[in-house]
Amino acid sequence: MRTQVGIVGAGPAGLMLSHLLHLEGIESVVIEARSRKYVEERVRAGVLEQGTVDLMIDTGLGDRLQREGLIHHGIELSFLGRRHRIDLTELTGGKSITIYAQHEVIRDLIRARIAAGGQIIFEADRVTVHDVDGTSPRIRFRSQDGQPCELQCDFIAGCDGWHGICRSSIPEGALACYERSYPFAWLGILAQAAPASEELIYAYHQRGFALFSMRSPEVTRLYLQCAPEEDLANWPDDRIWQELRTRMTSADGWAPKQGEILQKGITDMRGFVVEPMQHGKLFLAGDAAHIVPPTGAKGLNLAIADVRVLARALAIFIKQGRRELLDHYSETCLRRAWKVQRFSWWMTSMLHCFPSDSGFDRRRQLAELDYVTSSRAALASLAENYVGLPME
Ligand code: RFL
Ligand code: PHB
Repeated sequence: MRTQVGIVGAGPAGLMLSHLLHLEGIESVVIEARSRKYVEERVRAGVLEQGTVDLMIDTGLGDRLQREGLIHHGIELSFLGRRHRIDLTELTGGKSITIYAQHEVIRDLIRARIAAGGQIIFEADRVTVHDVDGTSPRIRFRSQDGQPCELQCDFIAGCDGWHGICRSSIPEGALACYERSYPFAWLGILAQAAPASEELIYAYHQRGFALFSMRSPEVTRLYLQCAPEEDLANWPDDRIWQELRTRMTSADGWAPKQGEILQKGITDMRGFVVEPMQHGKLFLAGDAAHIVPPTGAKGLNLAIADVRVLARALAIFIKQGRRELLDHYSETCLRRAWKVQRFSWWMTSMLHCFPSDSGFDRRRQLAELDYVTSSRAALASLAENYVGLPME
């Protein structure tokens, strides 16, 4: 088998890259370890930045998004029992965010790729990449029926997420890794309950952070700060609801509505960046190159921003022979990745309880929350980052 761009991973980065390359007339094949059903049902992100929404609409993926996505013009920060609204649209000159689950983005992308004759190989086993700094890069894998396969490519895109194999196939010494782990995790649930608020609520509480979000007019998404490596068995439904009510109920009596819990999961909190994001003909994109804690709702959006840069750089090289954009791929993406890392770190630090916190730290956090909800300059900075910094 041969293709122009071999893509490892059918997450948002890999699928969107394949879609954008197709629109440029460039062939690609996506190799994915999991089944189509698994990737189409995996519960993850829910907030799309304005730039991600615009890209989906401009590239023909906007149908369902425009019908079913929930456009939000603000978010709320809650502390000391009071909720403070941040008017994102007013503060950013008209921008908004859209609530649309990551697995819906995945479904739209898979459908579009298949309708256009694109090739996605699901359930590939023992995936390895070879000769990325030589003349004939290759991806080897076992197909669903156990057959050994080889895909020869001009370029390889490592879009295989945090646990993928592409990053670790780059020789040690060629990469520098920067990492911060946070001393807590998030317990997330999906509940069959109409959202009790029209907008997301980020809550600071002395017992820990809580987040109210949603997926649809019938489904609420909620998160609680918990201990790292927490065992879900310690969190029966009653305890989850009680803790959510304690951390989120505001002085005016607002609390999330309760409903059947449809799904529960624990998410680690980590910041990670690898530099550079390219080695020879292998280009890393999305979570394969960087992870942010989910507090800023940025991971998926950053993955999409990477592949937008990569698709354009590959197209200009392949069609015009100009390599400046490709040579600067890593530099271009890292500028955004570090700004997003900074914002995610800042939101996380402001809103969570750290085991090492003293009374001083808690008062400083409350002062920060007070400042950020009362200073127009601080509000504008939060809003500008939250809806998404301009694309390069
Ligand atoms: P993905 O989505 O992990 O996709 C990688 C794909 O590669 C496959 N794979 C392999 N395939 C072949 N061979 C191998 N050896 C392979 N190893 C792995 C995997 O099966 C998978 O299909 O990475 P990508 O495309 O870079 O996308 C990144 C996003 O998924 C991630 O950043 C977001 O989900 C993060 N995130 C959020 N991002 C947002 O922008 N907004 C949010 O509101 C938001 N909330 C969240 C989040 C992530 C969360 N979790 C569970 C980590 C909330 C949570 C709880
Ligand atoms: C979500 O709805 O899953 C969500 C929303 C906001 C975040 C993280 C996750 O910051």
